[in-house]
Amino acid sequence: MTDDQLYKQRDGSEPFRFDASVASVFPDMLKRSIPGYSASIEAIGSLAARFVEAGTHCYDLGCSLGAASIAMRQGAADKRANIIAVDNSKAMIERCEAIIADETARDPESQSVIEVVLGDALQTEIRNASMVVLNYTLQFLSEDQRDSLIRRIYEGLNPNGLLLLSEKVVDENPAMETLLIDLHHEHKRRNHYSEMEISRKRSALENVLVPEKVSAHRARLEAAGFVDIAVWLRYFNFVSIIAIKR
Ligand code: GEK
Repeated sequence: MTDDQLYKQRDGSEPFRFDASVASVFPDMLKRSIPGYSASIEAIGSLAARFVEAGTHCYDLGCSLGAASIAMRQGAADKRANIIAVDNSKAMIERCEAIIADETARDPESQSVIEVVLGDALQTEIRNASMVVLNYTLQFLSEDQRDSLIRRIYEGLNPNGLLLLSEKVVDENPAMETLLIDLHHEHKRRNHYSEMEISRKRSALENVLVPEKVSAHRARLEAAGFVDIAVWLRYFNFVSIIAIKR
């Protein structure tokens, strides 16, 4: 795994983009930056084993290098599911295709297949779905786009289908928000990011990654039609929510 040293060189004045340099260090970046990331990937496998139905579609929207798709396929290996991994970054998708090809060669018995697509999640047709994953993707869309994507996911899910939504959030209480951000930065320092790298990355993500409150996510999911909604993971200001269509 290549170490993420991007903000040792970049000064953070350019908005963050999912380009070739980011794609080349991405596994290390996520592991060191998102508390709970590996727990979310593990749970995606367990949830796939429970919720993916034979002959249905699963979607991994904003798949990056395909970690969630691989976990879904492992969980749903005997379900003959069609997993559609979508990302609009060419650099991510090129690497993702190579990673998935390697994984597929290592797991020839799996009856579920992964199709890797370079495309916009907002333009992806969602149908006959038993599971949809938005693992830290919705936060990069505008508010209107978030509303319409969640509505379309609800419509494309089959009854008892599952949406897993992981996001960086803002706490309802400003004092707690300050503390949680501080704890997150401490976590990054423990993972060997310097104060300068943390602050540069923060500037680059301003207006690119726009976090919302958990209550806003719940309200959007409810407005789309979801009734059964739960936060199953929270680690500082990173949460993962599951919602089931009835
Ligand atoms: C994981 N889910 O490892 N359409 C498609 N992809 C998009 C769009 C869009 N409109 N906007 C952003 N992306 C992954 C991690 S990373 C999270 C997801 C992060 C893509 C973008 O190119 C990037 O690959 C991904 O969403 C977000 O489980 O970097 O914090």
